[in-house]
Amino acid sequence: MGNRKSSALSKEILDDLKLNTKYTEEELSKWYESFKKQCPDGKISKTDFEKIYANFFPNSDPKAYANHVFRSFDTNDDGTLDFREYIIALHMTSSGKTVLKLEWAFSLFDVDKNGEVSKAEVLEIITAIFKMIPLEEQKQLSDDENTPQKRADKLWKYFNKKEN
Ligand SMILES: [Ca+2]
Ligand SMILES: [Ca+2]
Repeated sequence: MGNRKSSALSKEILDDLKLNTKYTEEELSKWYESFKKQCPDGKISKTDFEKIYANFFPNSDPKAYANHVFRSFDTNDDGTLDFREYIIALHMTSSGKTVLKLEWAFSLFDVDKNGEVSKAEVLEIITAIFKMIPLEEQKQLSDDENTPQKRADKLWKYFNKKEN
């Protein structure tokens, strides 16, 4: 029992996650168990994360994008995702709440974390996303968004209209 206790989810993190996500204590405990199984040291490295992503997108090159997603959730900048960061990631990316998705999109685009999104940053992320779209599908995109540059221009115009 002594061993089990030290590997259990701490009450502090549990309370924090219950407060900040839609998940119940039961769900969180279940996730923690499977998280511990996959990552016994309690941390997901960037390489692990890229592997997980590669499994989801077997016919593409998700490395650059995985890198950006990882960065946007590694909130304490220590180069790994701990359980808390992982659950917040899950919560934000799967949330139906637009405000959370926007917050996440923003942290994804703000590559240098200076609180502003520049056009160069938008282009960088779009280029990473394009690497994940199979060529065949890229050909089917409409004329005004079939290259990273065009897509970024379009998104940039949209951002500028919506918000300053
Ligand atoms: Ca971290
Ligand atoms: Ca920035």
